[in-house]
Amino acid sequence: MERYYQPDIECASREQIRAWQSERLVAQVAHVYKNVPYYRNLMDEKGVTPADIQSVDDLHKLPFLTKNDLREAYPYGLLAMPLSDCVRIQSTSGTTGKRVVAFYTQHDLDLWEECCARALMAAGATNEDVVQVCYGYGLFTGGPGLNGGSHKVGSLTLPMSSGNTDRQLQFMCDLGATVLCCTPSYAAYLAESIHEQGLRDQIQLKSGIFGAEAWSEAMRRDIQEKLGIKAYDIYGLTEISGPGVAFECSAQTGMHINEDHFIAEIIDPETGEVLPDGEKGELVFTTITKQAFPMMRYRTRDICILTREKCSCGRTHVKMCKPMGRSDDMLIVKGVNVFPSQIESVLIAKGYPANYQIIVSRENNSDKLEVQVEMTPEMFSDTVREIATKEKELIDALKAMLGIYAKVQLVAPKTITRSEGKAVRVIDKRNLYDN
Ligand code: DLL
Repeated sequence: MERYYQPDIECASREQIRAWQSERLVAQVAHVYKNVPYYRNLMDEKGVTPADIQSVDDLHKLPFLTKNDLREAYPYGLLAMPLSDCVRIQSTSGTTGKRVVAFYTQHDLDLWEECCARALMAAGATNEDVVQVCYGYGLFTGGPGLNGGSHKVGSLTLPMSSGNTDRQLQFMCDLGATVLCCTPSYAAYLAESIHEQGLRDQIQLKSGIFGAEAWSEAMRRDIQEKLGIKAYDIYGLTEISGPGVAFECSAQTGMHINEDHFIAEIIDPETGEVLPDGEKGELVFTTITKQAFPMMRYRTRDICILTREKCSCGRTHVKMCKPMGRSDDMLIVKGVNVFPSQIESVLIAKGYPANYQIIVSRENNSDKLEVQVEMTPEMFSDTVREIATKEKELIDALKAMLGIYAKVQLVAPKTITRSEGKAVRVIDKRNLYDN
């Protein structure tokens, strides 16, 4: 039997959803125009006033917002409420250089947690369940979001955070966890460890909610089989709130976007033109209920398709497919957002030429990041020991920039293949996307 957290909303008629969207969009535009000078300037530059936005049909008139705007406005430039009304800050899973900070009022937290509660109930969670949350807690939205959602459902919540696999498994068995929340790569690692340690008979998991990074249908099958569970996808991004922007239902054919809070569009990433349902393009979100950190037409850079076909689960909200790639070069490695430009800036700062290659692979369900860097001819004449010291220096500098370990290999001058067109900087061997 399909379970809903808010059946009247999740299964509302399309007319009702449109009416909510129009009414809330008008209010949200008035709110940002009044309270966020940054938005006011963007709208003034485009010649749009709040009076031009009467319904969702007018959405396309608004300017886009990008990650660059967020960086430019960092930290308070997009805040739409007094700080005294805010109770929480979260941040993207990236990096020192490119961090995005998002603000929440108590009302914002409640709505976000409700979105996560919808995802949990769609995955079968009830107040009889034990929900083991092994997304990271802290600035990353994964842990706090699912934790809050689990409380709203009334499930017994195990706030494990990430890492310490032996303890995860012990608690999973001893406390009878029934719903697992973590990244798909960690789920696969846990599944493998359960097999190796012969614990399959001792676990009581029935479902898992896995997201924050791309994962293929093959990976879903593997996790489902190894753990004997149903594995559900969940999508979200810090800028829009966190996990629970969209979530999968029993149909497992895409994720319902919580359209009473977020309006989704698909655009052509080159021209910005809005594309019809069914066409592949960049996913853009407009929040319509956020108080502290509203986003108007925020370009996610995730490539995706929207469908409005009737879903067997009874929910009426639009569905997005699994993200099919990115329209920028962002990588997600070990759950952390990594931009090649950050790696390049470290190399240049340390005096290396911009001849490098980033290789991402996955071994034993764990991501590996390797950076091959060409030495200058002068460095090449150094001793093996001196070269090893230089590699260590780069490893440390990259760790400071990215927050994760990257193996560094210094290679002889002119060994990295030169490209005749765009340089191929990244080789991702993980096959994360199904397309
Ligand atoms: O990853 C929020 C989250 C936490 C989602 C836990 C799901 C579960 P960020 O760190 O801001 O937020 O990263 C957002 O991660 O733009 C996508 O590129 C990617 N992403 C998130 N969920 C999925 C998914 C969190 N289910 C960025 N499939 C997004 C593929 C995903 N990619």
